[in-house]
Amino acid sequence: MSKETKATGRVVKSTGSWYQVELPKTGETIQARIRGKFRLGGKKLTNPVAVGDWVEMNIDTAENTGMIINILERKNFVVRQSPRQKHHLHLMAANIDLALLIVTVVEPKLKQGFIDRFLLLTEPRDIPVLICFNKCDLYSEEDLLIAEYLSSLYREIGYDSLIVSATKKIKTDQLKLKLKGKTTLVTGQSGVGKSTLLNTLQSGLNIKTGDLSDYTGKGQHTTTFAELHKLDENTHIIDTPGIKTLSYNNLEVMDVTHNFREFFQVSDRCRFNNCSHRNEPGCAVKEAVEKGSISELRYQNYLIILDEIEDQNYWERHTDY
Ligand SMILES: Nc1nc2c(ncn2[C@@H]2O[C@H](COP(=O)(O)OP(=O)(O)OP(=O)(O)O)[C@@H](O)[C@H]2O)c(=O)[nH]1
Ligand SMILES: [Mg+2]
Ligand SMILES: [Zn+2]
Repeated sequence: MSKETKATGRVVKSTGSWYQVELPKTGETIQARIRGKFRLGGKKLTNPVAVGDWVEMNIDTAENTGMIINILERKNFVVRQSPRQKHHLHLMAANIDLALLIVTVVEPKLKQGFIDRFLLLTEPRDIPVLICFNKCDLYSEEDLLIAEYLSSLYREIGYDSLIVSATKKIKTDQLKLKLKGKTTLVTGQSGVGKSTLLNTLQSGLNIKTGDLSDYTGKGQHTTTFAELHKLDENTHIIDTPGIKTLSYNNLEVMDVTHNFREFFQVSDRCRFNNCSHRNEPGCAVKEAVEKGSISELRYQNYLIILDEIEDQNYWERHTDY
């Protein structure tokens, strides 16, 4: 007969149906599962439990496996449309202090709007974001100007930013300092150097990284599951698989309007209080764009996202699945 005990631990890796849960006292990891279907805001979740979650389990002491019976209340979480099932949501991580968005101007080229699209995932929950331009050792003079331009643009609206090189260890000490004492979600397009950067920050992590040639082809992912790594007693980082595209199945127009933070700051001066900042008269956001105090680039990306959401929501309401 097998015996059961109860324990609480933190999810450090999720591989589909199994979760690796670390027990805080011993550091031992238990393989655990969860039963049932889970939803968030009316949408099905592909993964009910996220890396970073604290969970209660019943542990079968003979098998040394766990059954998750409760997910403790989350401080916050980052959720996106599932990359595989467009009507589902996917939890990227839970209980984080910082989101580290890694981008690069070259190899792979930065997709227009990618940074703004990502910020819509963190902004509703007030999660601080550090935007890191990696691979600066490869930048031409013009690439560097682009990185510097974008870096100061985001800094002006309140997002921290750094230009670094993981392989040449440029500004990586500064980056390490910014992560100290925090749990950080590390994310970005595939091949930008997330895992390489983490290996640079901590020798001995030995996270698998990709060959550059992998990314010129079909862009396969080297990191396939989110995993929490410990840098020191109080510092943790969650490495995640690369993002190919970011679409939204859980946003309304007003969610976008409210979460472009510098737009929101001036929007109380718009004539209409539900102004979408497109064609409405007396719009303070459009005025700020014309004056140059709001970035034209951010505004163009905003318009693209709004159109896309309106289109998608229209078809969802007018199609039977
Ligand atoms: N020149 C240069 N190459 C880098 C730098 N950082 C990473 N790379 C290279 O970029 C490639 C991809 O690095 P990874 O760390 O596997 O990228 P990733 O973001 O973890 O990719 P996924 O796990 O697929 O999401 C590897 O060949 C790295 O050596 C850098 O600062 N400079
Ligand atoms: Mg990786
Ligand atoms: Zn307006």
